Amino acid sequence: MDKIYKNIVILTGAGISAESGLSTFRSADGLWNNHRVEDVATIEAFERNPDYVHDFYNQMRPELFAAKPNAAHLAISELQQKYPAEVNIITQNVDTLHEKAGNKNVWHIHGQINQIVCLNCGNVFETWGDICSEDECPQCKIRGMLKPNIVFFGENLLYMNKVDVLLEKCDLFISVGTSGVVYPAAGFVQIAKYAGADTIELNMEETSNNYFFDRHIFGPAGTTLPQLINELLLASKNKV
Ligand code: BJW
Repeated sequence: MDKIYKNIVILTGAGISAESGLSTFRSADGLWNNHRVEDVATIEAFERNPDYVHDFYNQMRPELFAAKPNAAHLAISELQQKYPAEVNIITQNVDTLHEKAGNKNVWHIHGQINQIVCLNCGNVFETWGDICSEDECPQCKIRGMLKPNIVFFGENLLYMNKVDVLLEKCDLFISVGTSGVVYPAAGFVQIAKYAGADTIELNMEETSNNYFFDRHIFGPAGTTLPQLINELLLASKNKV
């Protein structure tokens, strides 16, 4: 890899956090194990039974609070510090492992487990504690309108204006640990490819939309991403 890139976008999914001990969504023992996705991850479910949904995310919060970043997250920090490009991370993950690893320019398009949004006034605030349907918004003081700031099926994604700009200008698009089945994120590679970017996929296995990737690297992200980043850093040193 000889090219020097100027705008790198890294799209991450649950697979990048697997080696930190967090379950992915669609594996056999996935995150929704024992729960129907329709009951915990749709806006209709939340409207129907908010406390059931709050309980699900209340139980998830301590595990994500305790989780530690792995070699893949840490390698991204190295890339951001040492490579002469703007590096943005578009993450579908609601964990905060990118931030814990010191990664910058992180865009949580599916929200964050440690944020709550008030559906009345739009206030977003942080907590690692439990929330229930009777809780009051600290800003507008209305009760019963708090929702985990997590994007459920049927809701619009966050930061999409920023994401559109990043995808249009990126010259290298790297996808790490996502099955590529959830839209619109699954379509980002196509946008980046049509905008002229080189595209690389890192995953344990073949994914459904691999048609738009120039290169596939199979294996655990904690090994493959540091290797790829070393390749990029070496190429940039050789050009200096
Ligand atoms: C490793 C590894 C290791 C393991 N190393 N790899 C266009 C076409 C069809 C449908 C739609 C469409 N546009 C919109 C839709 C509807 C819907 C959708 O996509 N449905 C599909 C399922 C068919 N999308 C939406 O509703 C989105 N909103 C939207 O589009 O708004 C506009 C709109 C509104 C209304 C109507 C129409 C349009 C919102 C999507 C929100 C997704 N939210 C969730 C979280 C739910 C809450 C929660 O419980 O946390 O986000 S769903 C879930 O999936 C979560 C994830 O971020 C997301 C993606 O999963 P991810 O990260 O890819 O995980 P996995 O488990 O699937 O894959 C892990 C991968 O890692 C695997 O490939 C492993 O091999 C790999 N791996 N270990 C490297 N060590």
